[in-house]
Amino acid sequence: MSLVLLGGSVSPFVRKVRVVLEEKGLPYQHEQVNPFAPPPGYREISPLGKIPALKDGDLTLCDSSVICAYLEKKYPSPALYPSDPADYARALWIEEFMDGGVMPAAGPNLFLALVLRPLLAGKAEPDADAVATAEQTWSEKVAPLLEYLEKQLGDREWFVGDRMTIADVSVASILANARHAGFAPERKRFPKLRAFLDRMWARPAFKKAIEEESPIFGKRAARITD
Ligand SMILES: N[C@@H](CCC(=O)N[C@@H](CS)C(=O)NCC(=O)O)C(=O)O
Repeated sequence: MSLVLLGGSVSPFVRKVRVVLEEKGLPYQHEQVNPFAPPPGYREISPLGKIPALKDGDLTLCDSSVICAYLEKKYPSPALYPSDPADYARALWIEEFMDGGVMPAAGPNLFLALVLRPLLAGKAEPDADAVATAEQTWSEKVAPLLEYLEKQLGDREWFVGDRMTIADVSVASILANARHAGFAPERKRFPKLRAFLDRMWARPAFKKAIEEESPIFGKRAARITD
């Protein structure tokens, strides 16, 4: 098998690549790499030390956006990037909005603080302070970004055009980590975005990834009530 994905499954960026591989029906081998304790020589593949990375035969690549764009060029069907130039740019923007905007706003105080750090420290529950900070982050920093997504989605099924693109995969991948931390866009306030996420997370590629991650990382998801 020539495609080897490197990176821990619970990373939203690794999940993004996994979903693209699955949606394209590409077989791949998956090696779990912890970016904080990487195997020797990992920086030769990923100079910034981050996950994911991908090997395709002798070729090595890093960065989820680069990897997904490469997969699209090499395996164009089914297409996950629009062919119309304006739609193409819009899909890349939504991907960047998630990777460079929502992820930095949500990651450290939600998934990292409420799931990963307690897990590594062997604690069953995060501290009350961490929960309060996460709630404040969600309402003050993340919700305004979700408002933007709600408007961008509008009444459409997909963020761009009339079929699934990298924009949809990015939104659902990054917000799956918020879900693991016990947060999802509230149904009353973000009805379109939440219905979209329900549809995306029910797709076989997402369902498989989330079900694999949930026993260890997703226990707080049960706190999502609306
Ligand atoms: N822009 C990169 C971001 C990758 C990234 O930040 N990965 C995190 C894990 S979710 C990581 O490897 N962090 C380790 C570090 O920053 O040293 C991508 O899309 O792949």
